[in-house]
Amino acid sequence: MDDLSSIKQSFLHELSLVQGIAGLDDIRVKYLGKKGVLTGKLKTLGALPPDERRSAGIVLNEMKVLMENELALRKQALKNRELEKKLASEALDITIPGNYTPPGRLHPLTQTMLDIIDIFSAMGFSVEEGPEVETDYYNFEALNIPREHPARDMQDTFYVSDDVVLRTHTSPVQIRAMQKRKPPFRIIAPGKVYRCDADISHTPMFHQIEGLMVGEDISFSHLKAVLEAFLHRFFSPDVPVRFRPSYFPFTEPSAEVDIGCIFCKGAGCRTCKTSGWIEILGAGMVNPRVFEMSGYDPQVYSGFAFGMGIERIAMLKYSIDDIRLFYENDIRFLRQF
Ligand code: 2NL
Repeated sequence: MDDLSSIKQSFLHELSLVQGIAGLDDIRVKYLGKKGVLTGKLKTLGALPPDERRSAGIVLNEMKVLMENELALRKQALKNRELEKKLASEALDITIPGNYTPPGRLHPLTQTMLDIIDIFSAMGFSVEEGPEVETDYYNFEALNIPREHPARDMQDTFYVSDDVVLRTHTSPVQIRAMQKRKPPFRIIAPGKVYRCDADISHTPMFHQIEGLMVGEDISFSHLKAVLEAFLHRFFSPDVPVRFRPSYFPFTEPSAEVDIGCIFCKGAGCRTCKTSGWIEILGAGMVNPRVFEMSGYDPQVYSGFAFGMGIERIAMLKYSIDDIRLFYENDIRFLRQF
């Protein structure tokens, strides 16, 4: 029993050095396992005389209990330490401010387009869409645009082949709609259009909205009422509106529609070129020849149509002086709207 104290010393020493729960098991096996140090001592008890056996048994059993308790204590301590480490490494500081992600926004042209669509929708117009690559028939022929018209020239129109073009207006969408629908109807056709042109006020691709209302007795009064209501909603209820006679091959009679200059209130400025008026859209009563080509009897049906460029209207509304700003995607420009 002399070496019992040194066994206890080395047991406690090893226990103090162990750093993980796995190491504890090695110590348990070394001292308390089948071939363990203490187990070996307990096996020698049988060889002792009965009076010594009893007291030695008590001492060895106390030692066994002590070792078991120490192992359990150390195990709990190591477990706590591991848990603490895990908690510290996984700590979330929920008081740190989040990373700011600025909200996206609509492009000013998209906003303008949606504002215009909203106003016509409220007046019962529905939105029609169609192909951007069109046949010569739908883009020109069906609109009564003559063969020798300069708009049909290669200088002005992007030709995909002899009789296929990039649409130069959204009118072909409305021709297709006339073929699909039965009057009465009112539609608008917003979308991208293409013309062979590029300078401070022209880009090869731009946006348009056209409108068409067809019924049995649609008159120029309807045209005036609808367009005046639109302009008053879009710009301001008190903006002056005037209709000037004009000419388009697809309407007869035709008109150009101006509003009083929103910058100088009619006094004359750079934007309105001193006239006090700004041209906003073109319109007219659908030419009977256009109706005939799409199979509508012009003796039965009448209608009005109009068209406007979105870029021009967005430039007026947001005071933008260069059309190219819309397409540069400079974030400093886009964030202003
Ligand atoms: C303008 C003028 C206009 C039309 C477009 C049209 C469409 C059909 C039949 C008749 Cl299907 N007309 N569209 C009519 C008058 C004017 O646009 O200045 N656009 C930017």
